Amino acid sequence: MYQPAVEAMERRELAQLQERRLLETVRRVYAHVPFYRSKLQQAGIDPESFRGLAELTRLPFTRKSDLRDQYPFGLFATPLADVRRLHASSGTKGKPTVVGYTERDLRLWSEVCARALVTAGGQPGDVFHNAYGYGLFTGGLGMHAGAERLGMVTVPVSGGGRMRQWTLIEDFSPRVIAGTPSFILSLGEAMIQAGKHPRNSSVKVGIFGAEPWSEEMRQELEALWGIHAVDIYGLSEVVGPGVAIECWQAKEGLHIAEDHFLVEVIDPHTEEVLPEGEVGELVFTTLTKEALPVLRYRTGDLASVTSEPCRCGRTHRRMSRVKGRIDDMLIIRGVNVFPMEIEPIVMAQPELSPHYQLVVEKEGSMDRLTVEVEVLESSFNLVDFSALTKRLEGALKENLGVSVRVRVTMPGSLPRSEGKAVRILDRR
Ligand code: DLL
Repeated sequence: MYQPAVEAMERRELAQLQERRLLETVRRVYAHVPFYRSKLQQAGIDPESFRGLAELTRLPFTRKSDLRDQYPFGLFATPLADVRRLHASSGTKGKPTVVGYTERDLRLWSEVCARALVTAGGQPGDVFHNAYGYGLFTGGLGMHAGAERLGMVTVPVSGGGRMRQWTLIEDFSPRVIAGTPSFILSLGEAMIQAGKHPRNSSVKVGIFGAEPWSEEMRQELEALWGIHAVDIYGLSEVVGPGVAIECWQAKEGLHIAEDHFLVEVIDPHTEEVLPEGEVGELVFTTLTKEALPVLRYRTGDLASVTSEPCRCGRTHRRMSRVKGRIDDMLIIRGVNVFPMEIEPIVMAQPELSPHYQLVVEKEGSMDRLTVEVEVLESSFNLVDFSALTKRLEGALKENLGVSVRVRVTMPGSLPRSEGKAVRILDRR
């Protein structure tokens, strides 16, 4: 462990730490963020008498729209001059959301990322190939700072440019690689096309996240690269990467850095807190951030949380893989479908590649979904396309409870990811 004293802290002691930090955070936002002061006043909360964890659910929620409405710096709790770094989301749906970090925030962020790298199986001295995008996206610079802090030999390669990536992998022999699962998949494919198998590379550990991916995709990536692949989760509004990560020992759920981030799982409709183990919307309250503390931030991500002990010895609770985002849910003929449910069904067909995309169109007043998926190069000449299409349509109908169309396409015909994969083409 990178910080055994916190990572394996006794739960009662951890709760006391969280309590202290929560009270501090509430006082801080009340004093410095007019948005929170008025929300807290509306909820009848006086920071001086607020009792902490026992009253957590009295605190107001924060939504992505609040960050947008307060664009760019309205939710900052420090003067702008104390902010050392800004990051922002791509802003594909309207204004971007902007997040800020003080010097202390940058330290806490590098701490949780260093911790994440060790949890994944990284060690000081390892060469670390960082293929998360550098720039306003938090993935590249976040993991970079964590790796340097841990003492890794950090290669800031960023996303894209597959040929340059595999040349650097051959030349620098990284033991650890990080990137989005879709990009690392396509990088492995590009290596094979160039006559170099990723399994023969030096890479032993893969740290994949920033987009949803399935257990089937993990198996695919582990076999392709001959690695341990672990899931890393995070979001800019909370800090970036490093909020939670799987340990290489168990690879069964992601340990949340609970000394910095308080987690709840709520029913997104009733907003009630759900019992442990039930899937709902993840909600985070930051406990140590200075520039942009958030109270009960609604992530839109669906997952469950467990406090079952883990074989790695860490006591921090684990979240499940993200099952989907609330706003990615499709309603196909009245049936709710999450894009992530489709990946394992596609990947169960041995003749199909893991390269797929979902096309949503209007058909009268209904939505129609088509799954486009590439046949494997090796099956291309052998397979009966219409039988394969029917087989996948049947499997999708059986698993999703609704008919969707399938279009099996030629190898290499679908776009490859450079960072976060665009899985849904919305033609409505
Ligand atoms: O994606 C931070 C990050 C960078 C995480 C590198 C992991 C590795 P945002 O761009 O703000 O931040 O996007 C956050 O991405 O709310 C989820 O919907 C999704 N996401 C992140 N990690 C995972 C994951 C970064 N492991 C949004 N599984 C989140 C599924 C994920 N979805």
